[in-house]
This record gives sequence, structure tokens and C-alpha cells, in this order.
Amino acid sequence: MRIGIIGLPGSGKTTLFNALTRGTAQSGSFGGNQSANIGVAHVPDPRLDRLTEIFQPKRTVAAEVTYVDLPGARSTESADLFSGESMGHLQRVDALLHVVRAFDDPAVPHALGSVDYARDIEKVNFDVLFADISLLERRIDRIKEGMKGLKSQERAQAEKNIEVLQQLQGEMEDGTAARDRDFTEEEITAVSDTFLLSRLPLLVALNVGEDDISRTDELESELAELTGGANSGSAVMCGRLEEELAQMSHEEEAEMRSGLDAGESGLERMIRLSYRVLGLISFLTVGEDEVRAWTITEGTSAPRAAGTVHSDIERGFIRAETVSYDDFVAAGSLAEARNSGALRQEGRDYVVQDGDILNFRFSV
Ligand SMILES: Nc1nc2c(ncn2[C@@H]2O[C@H](COP(=O)(O)OP(=O)(O)O)[C@@H](O)[C@H]2O)c(=O)[nH]1
Ligand SMILES: [Mg+2]
Repeated sequence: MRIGIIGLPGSGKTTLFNALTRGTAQSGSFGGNQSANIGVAHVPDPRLDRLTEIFQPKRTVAAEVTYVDLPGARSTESADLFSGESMGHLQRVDALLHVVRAFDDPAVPHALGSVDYARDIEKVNFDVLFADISLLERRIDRIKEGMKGLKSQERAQAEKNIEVLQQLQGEMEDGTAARDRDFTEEEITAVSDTFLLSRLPLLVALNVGEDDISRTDELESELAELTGGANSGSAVMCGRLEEELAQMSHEEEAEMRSGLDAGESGLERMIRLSYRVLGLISFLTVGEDEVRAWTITEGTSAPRAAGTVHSDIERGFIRAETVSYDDFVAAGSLAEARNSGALRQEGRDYVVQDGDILNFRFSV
């Protein structure tokens, strides 16, 4: 999973990027970072910790989320926030993470002169739509230019595509993001080679100051009203505190958090949110060599899940020996799970569930 971090200059994107990836990129630099920061966060999963204790494998591999902190924008104009270079990065992400400033700090001037997170959310939502509207405009022009040489059947298809793109454009002008509508088969065909920024699921992280951490629940419900929709989600966190905590050992961090009443880490909140918004789940593989978590979308069949491990295993898939994590822990061992019937043989049609421990049988 790959997530692109967007937001106004100085909202705390690089700070949060460091917190999420335990990174040390330069934040607060004049004009922002020159090039994108790309870093990996390991998905915390207590099931993986427990399985590691049980199997004592040579290595444990957590699922990963890659965060892309876009280069700093020269201004707050849509064209600068979503410059050619930024769009190049965004075309390869699965979701957007919008960092919105809510912290007050006279030492850090706000890009729009005052702290007002509701305004900033609206502004950046508008900028995303504006980027899509401009792109649709160019796309429609290009299709029109290409029409002359077309045979009648191709021409009919091109006209149909233009109709769909214009429809989308109109909806965006009325403020509807592509993520908030359903697409028919015909519409999917028409937009298949058009990258729409507003079609990506959207996570909003409200970056609050240290003083507001105690108001997290209150702010979170305010925020939810501004960021509804099935393909959106939001969370409140303090970027600067999270960045400091991310540089500590896990023990020190846990101690600090309980002292500060700062609860679950920003990383964990963000990852939980990303999984929900993107409809992702994890399955697990175990053994003496490796205990590992794998990310798939909900509704993935057993052979497709096997394909995330290796394409040969998908191709030669025979069956998946399957036991849920909870059943495995209750049984105490794979042998016991097999005896009690908790370990099942599942075929091609089986839909993998979150927390399934899978062992694929295959022949190539
Ligand atoms: N007081 C305070 N300052 C913050 C917080 N988060 C970020 N900053 C500061 O705001 C400035 C801009 O942050 P940065 O992460 O570089 O923003 P970016 O331009 O969006 O990448 C830096 O000086 C940060 O230290 C916060 O939660 N509280
Ligand atoms: Mg930055």
C-alpha cells in the first residue's frame, strides 16, 4: 500500500511523515523539501508478535505501508500544490493523506495567514477537484482533436467518452469528488486512461498542538462532520509529539504515551484508518523460517491471496490449509488445530478472512 501526503505548505506533512516512518527528513525547511521523501512504515500487528513467540522464526516480516511526502509547493495555488512532479508521484499511490494544520505557533507562519482547519480542508478539497477539472478539460480537447480521422464506430465511442467526462466535470464543478460516486461499466471504460486525483480514497490527519491532545475526541467528531463519505476517514494527532516519540525506543515511547495520556500512536491510528478506507485485511503465514503478514483487499479468493506470496503458487494452486488466528491460539499448535478440525482445507472459491493463517498447497 502506498499513500501520498498532501496539504498546504507548513501544515506538518514532513513532520508527520517522520512520525509515520520513524524518519529524519528535514522539516520546516524554507520553501519545503525540494524532492519527495519516500519511506516505509511497518504495520503494527499484535498477532504477529504472538506468532513470533510461538514459532521462534528466523525472521518476522510485518506488512508495509509506503508514505510519499510530496515536494514543497511554491505557493498555495492548486497548480503548485499538484505540480507535474507531484502528480507523477500521486499517480502511483492508493490513497491520499491530507495533513491539515490546527496547531497555533507564532514561530510558524500559516500559509493562508490564520489557523482555520475547516477552511483549509475545503480549500484543498477544492484544489484537488480543480486539478481534475483542468485535466478533464485537456482530455476532452484531445479526444475532440482526434475525432476527425475516426471511423464511425470509433467516433461513436469517442463521443460517448466525451459525454461521460463532461458529466464528471459538471459534478466536480458542483463539488462532488469522484470517490463519492459510483461508476457504471461504461463510465469506468471512459475514464480508464484518465488519472483522477479525486477518485483516490482520502484520509485527513488534523495536526493539533500539544495543548489540544486532551481534546482529541471532541475534535475528532468535529472533523468527522467535515470529512464524511465511505471512501474517506479522519484522525486527530499531534505531529510534533508523534515525531519526537517515533525517535525513541518502543519502551520509552510506551512510557511517555501513558504519562501524556496520548493513547495509541499516530502511526497505528493512520494505518487502521488506511486499512478501513481501502478495504484491506491481512492474512498470515507461519513457519520456522518466517512469520509474516500479507496485505490483501477484502473479498480476495485463496488463489489470488497465494499470488501475493508468489505468482507460481497462484498458478499451481491446489488448496489452502486454513485456520483463523483465534482458533489457532485456542488450539495451541497447528497439530492440535488439525486434530480438533479447526484447521480446514479450503479450495479455489474460498474468500480469505482477516487473520487467517494460510498454508498453500500447490504444484508447478
Ligand atoms: N508547534 C508545532 N509545530 C509543528 C507541529 N507540526 C509541525 N510543526 C512545525 O511546523 C513547521 C512546518 O512543518 P513541516 O512538517 O515542515 O511542514 P510541511 O511544509 O507541510 O512539510 C516546522 O517548523 C514544524 O516543526 C505541531 O504539532 N506543533
Ligand atoms: Mg515538507
